[in-house]
Amino acid sequence: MPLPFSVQFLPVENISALDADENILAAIRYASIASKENTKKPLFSVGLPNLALSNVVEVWYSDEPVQTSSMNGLQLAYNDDILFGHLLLDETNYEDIDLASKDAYRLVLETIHSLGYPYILRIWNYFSSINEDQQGLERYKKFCLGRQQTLDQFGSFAYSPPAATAIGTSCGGLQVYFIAAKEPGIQLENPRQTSAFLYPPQYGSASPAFSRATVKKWQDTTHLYISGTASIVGHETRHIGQVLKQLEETLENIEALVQHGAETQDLPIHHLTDLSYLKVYLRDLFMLSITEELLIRRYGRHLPMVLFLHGDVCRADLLVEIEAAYILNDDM
Ligand code: 3EB
Repeated sequence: MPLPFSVQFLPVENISALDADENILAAIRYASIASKENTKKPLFSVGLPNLALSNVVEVWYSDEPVQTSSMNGLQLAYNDDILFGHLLLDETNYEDIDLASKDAYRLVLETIHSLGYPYILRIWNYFSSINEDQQGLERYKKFCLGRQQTLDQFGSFAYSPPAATAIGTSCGGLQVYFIAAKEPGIQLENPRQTSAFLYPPQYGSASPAFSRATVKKWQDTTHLYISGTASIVGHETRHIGQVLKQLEETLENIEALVQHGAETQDLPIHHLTDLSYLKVYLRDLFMLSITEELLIRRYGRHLPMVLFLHGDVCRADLLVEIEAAYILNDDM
């Protein structure tokens, strides 16, 4: 059966060599510094150290040969179903993170509209010092302001925001990458959590524009893209200072979201253990071993593929965040 794309985690030495493979949409390495290859195709490093599998590269495959392009400073690859885009903005060109984020989203939205893939299904946002103040306001909140300003201008995704991740790095650059499609996905919210776009103003005057997950029904398969999920119930952080309790609450949130998707959207999966992979973002290095232990104790051999990445969660009181996806591979 033809798949729109699939994702695999493979040991790869030199990602620039993947440029020649027509069936590769994108490849992502996790490293201490954000960078991109000198290619049209999105081949790049996210500025988050990979704590357990430093050699592993996330490779996005297309059944059909892809086309590549560069436009507005983005690296782009696309097939009939999806467009994969990557932008790495030099923040030193901007006075403030809100201006950088406003510009990044303008470049992204202009590009996807002009190429005919106007619906973002899933987007990732990475930038430095996410919990630090800049001119009197936390950089994460400023990032949200800039993002919202562009969204208001384009009038898009006010009612159907994509699934998203926003994590702090320790290197420079505002890095945004995404998948976009010709037809929208279905927004999924979590019954245990206030929708992020309805958060009260104490978390920032512009509420974060993302959905808890996107369900995408392709011709022959259904995908689920789960946003960065943390120890938040309602809109409040739970278990401040306790990483394992936060981890358990986060896992409950993901279980509830998958269950809700199974009930309301007829997903082919019912549990966290049915997901294709998890990415666990940890604020501090010492959390790696206790997090791994808890996951193995709880799920044993049913634990999906897990990547552990070192990054700052966008609320200063959150220690861990997990994103996930259900994307069936060809050979599964
Ligand atoms: C939360 O649930 C945690 O601003 O794009 C998670 C995923 C979070 C995406 C974003 C923020 C974003 O509110 C924070």
